[in-house]
Amino acid sequence: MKSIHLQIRFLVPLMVTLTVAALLALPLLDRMTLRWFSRDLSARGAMVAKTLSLAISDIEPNAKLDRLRGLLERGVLDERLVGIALCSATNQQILSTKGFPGSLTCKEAREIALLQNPRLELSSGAVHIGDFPVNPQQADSDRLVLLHDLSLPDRRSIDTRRYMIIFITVLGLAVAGITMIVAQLSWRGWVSGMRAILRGEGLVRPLLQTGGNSTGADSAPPELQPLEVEIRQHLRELEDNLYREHGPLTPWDPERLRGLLRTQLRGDQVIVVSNREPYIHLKGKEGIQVSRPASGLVTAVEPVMRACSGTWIAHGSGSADRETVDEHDRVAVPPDTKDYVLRRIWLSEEEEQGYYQGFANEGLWPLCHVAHVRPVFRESDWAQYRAVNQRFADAVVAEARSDDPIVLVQDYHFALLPAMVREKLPKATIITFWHIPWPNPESFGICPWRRELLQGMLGSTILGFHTRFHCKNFTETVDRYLEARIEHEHSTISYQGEPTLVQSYPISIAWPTDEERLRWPAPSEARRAVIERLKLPEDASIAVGVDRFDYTKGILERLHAVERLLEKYPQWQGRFVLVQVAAPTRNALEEYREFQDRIHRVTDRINQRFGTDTYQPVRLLAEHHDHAALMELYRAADMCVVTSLHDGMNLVCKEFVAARDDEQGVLILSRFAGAARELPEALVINPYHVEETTDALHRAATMPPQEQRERMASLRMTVREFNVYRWAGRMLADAGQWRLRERITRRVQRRAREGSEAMNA
Ligand code: ADQ
Repeated sequence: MKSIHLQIRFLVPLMVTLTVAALLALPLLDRMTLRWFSRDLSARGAMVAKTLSLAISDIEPNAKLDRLRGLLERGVLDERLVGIALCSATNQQILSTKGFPGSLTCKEAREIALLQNPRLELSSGAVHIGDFPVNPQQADSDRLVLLHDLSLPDRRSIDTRRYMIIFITVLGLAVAGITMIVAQLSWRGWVSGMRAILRGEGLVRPLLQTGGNSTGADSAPPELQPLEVEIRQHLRELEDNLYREHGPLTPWDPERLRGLLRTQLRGDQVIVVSNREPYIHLKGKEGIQVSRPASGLVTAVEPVMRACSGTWIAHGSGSADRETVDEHDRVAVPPDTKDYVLRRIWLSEEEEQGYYQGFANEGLWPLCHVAHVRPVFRESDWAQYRAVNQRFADAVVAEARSDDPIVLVQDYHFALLPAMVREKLPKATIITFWHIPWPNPESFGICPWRRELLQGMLGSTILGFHTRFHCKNFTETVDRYLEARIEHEHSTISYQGEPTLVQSYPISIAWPTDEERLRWPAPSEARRAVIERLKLPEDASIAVGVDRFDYTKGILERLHAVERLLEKYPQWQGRFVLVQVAAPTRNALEEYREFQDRIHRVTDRINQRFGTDTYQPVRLLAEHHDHAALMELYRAADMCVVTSLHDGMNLVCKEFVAARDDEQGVLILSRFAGAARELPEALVINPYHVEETTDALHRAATMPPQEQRERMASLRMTVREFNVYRWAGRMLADAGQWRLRERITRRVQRRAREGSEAMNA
C-alpha cells in the first residue's frame, strides 16, 4: 500500500510533465509539417510548371491563347491544383483557369510566392502559391502562377498531430509503466536492503553461514555495501553507548520476574527447597541476631523469592532458629520486609551427619568437582540421605496449596526429592537446579547409587545446570546407566514415559540498585579504609580473594602464585598484598580442617619469607564478612583473584564486577569456573599452572587504567544483562510453557474421554 502511494506520488508529476511537453511540441510540429508540405508543393509546382513550359513552347504563336487555355485547364484536372495563371514579365495576367481567383493579381501572387510560407487564405480554403518562369534562361520570361489546394496538407497535418498525440500518450504511458516497475523493484531492493542492514543481517548472516569467511553472496547489494558498513558502525556505537548508559533494552529485574509470575504462571505457588537457609537466627551476647550465610546458592535464590513471595523450605541450623518460628515452624523473612515465608526442617545429629556431612559433602561434592579429593560413600550415609530427602519431600507436599505447585529444588543435597514429590504431586512442575558441576560418566560411575540418583533427578520437569557442558555430561551419564529415551534435538530425556527438559541456565547475581550503590564508599575511600584497617603499605597493589574455605576454590594454588610472583618479580616485595577472605565451612569434616590448616601454614611460610615488621604479603581473614565489608574490599582492590579448580559458576567474580562502577580493577579468573565462559574479558588462567597465574598477577598489577576500563566496561555489560532474574526468569518461563502444554494435553484428553463416553452411552 505504502509503495503504491509512493508510485502515485511519482507518476502524477511524470504525466503532467509529459502533457506539458506535448502541448509545447505540437505547434512546433505543425510548423514543421507545413514547411515540409510547402517545400513539397514548391517542388511539385516546379515540376508541373516545367512540364507546362515545355508544352507552351511547342504551341504555335497564332493558336497560342486557345491552346494555352486548353493546356492549363488540363493541368488543373489534377485535384490538388486549384488554379493556374499565365503572367507576363510585367505582371499582366495573360490568361487564367477557372479556379484562379479573379481578385488575385499577378503582382500579389508573385509577392506571396516569395515568402517562406507562401500561403493565401481564400473563401474556398487555403492555397499554396508557386511562381515559376516559363523559360528560366530568359530574364523577361512569362511566368506561371500555380495555386495548390492546402486543405489536403492541412488534413494531413491534423492527422499527423492526432497520431503524434496518440504516439506521445502511448510513449508516456510506456515510460511511466517501465519507470514504475523499475522504481518498484529498486524500492523493494532498497527497503529490504536497508531493513537487512538495520537487522544486522547484511553483515551477520554471511558470517554465520560461512563461519566467518564471508563470500558476500548473501550480503547487501553491492551498491548498498559502503552504506551498510557505515550504518552498522553508527548503530554499533549507538548500541554500545545505550548499553553502557542504560543496560539492555528489556532488562531482567524483579518487576519483570514478578510480571512473568503473574502472567505466565498466573500467581501459581512457588516453593523453594534447599539445605541452607537464607536467614540464620543465632544466639549472641546482645540477644538473637540474624545472619546471612556465605553461599552462592542463597545469593542467587534469595532475590527470586523476594520477587515472588513464596515458601522456602530449608534446614533450620541456627542456634536460635527454633525460638523464632511459629507453631508451623515458619518465619517471615527478610526480617525487615518479610517478603516470603521460611519453613524450617529440624534434623537430628545423625541425620545431619549422614545426609549432609557424609553423603552430600564427602560423597557427591568431591564426586562432582573431581578436585583430587576422593569421594567417600557409606551405606549409612546413603540411608540418611534417602530419609532426609523424603522428609523434605513430605514438607513440600504439606506446604503445597494446590496439586500443581512450582517446586524449585536446589542442589546436590536433594537428588532423590524430585521423584519423591512427583509420586505425591504428579502434576507439580519441579525445577531442579544443580549448582555444582556434573562430571563425565566414568567419574560419576564410581558412585554405588548412581542409578537411584539419576532416577530421582529425572522426576524433575526441568533439570538445570550452569553450562551446556554439564548438561552434556549429565545426558551421557543417563545414557550410560539408565534405559531412557534421549532426544538431543529437544534437550529432553524421557524416563519411564515422563519427559525431563535438561537445559543450561547460567546463574548470576542481582545487579545492584541505585539506592544500594549510594551506600557504597567511593573506591578511594574504600582503599584508604582497607589500608588503615589491615595496616597495608600506602602504595600497596591489593589483590582480593573471597571464598568459602573449600579445597575446590584453589586457594592453595593462589598462594603458590603469590609466592612465585615475589620471587620472579622482586619489585613487588613490600608492595603486593593478597587479602584472602575465607569463610569457614564444613569444619566438621576432617578433609576441610586439614585443608584449612594447610592454608594457614603456607600463608605463614610466605609471610615469613617475604614479610617484614610492617609488611605481610598475604592477609588471611578466615571469617565470615557481611555484605558491606565485602563491597568495601571489592572496591578497594586492584584485582580480584578467582582460581577455582572446578566451580559450577562462581559468583564472587560477578560480585567484584558489579562493585566496580568506576570501571577499574582487573579480574583474574580460572578457566575451570563456569563463569569463564561468560566473561572472556577477564585474564583467564589455568590455576594448576603456577607460572601462568603469577604472570597474570603481574599483568593485572601493571595494567594501564584505559585497558582496565575497556575490559571492565564489557564485563559489567554482561553481568548486568545476564543477572539472576534472567536466570530464574528463563527457568520459570520454560516451566510456564511446560505447564501450558500439560494443561492443553489434559484438556484434549479429557474431551476425547468425554466424547467416547458419550458415544458409548
Ligand atoms: P559456592 O561454592 O558457595 O556456590 P560462589 O558461587 O563463589 O560459591 O558463591 C559464594 C558466595 O558466598 C558469594 O556470594 C560470596 O560473596 C559469599 N562468600 C564467600 N566467602 C564469604 C565470606 N568470607 N564472607 C561472606 N560471604 C562470603 C555454589 C557453587 C558455585 C555457584 C553457586 C551458585 O559451588 O559454583 O556459583 O553455588 O550456583
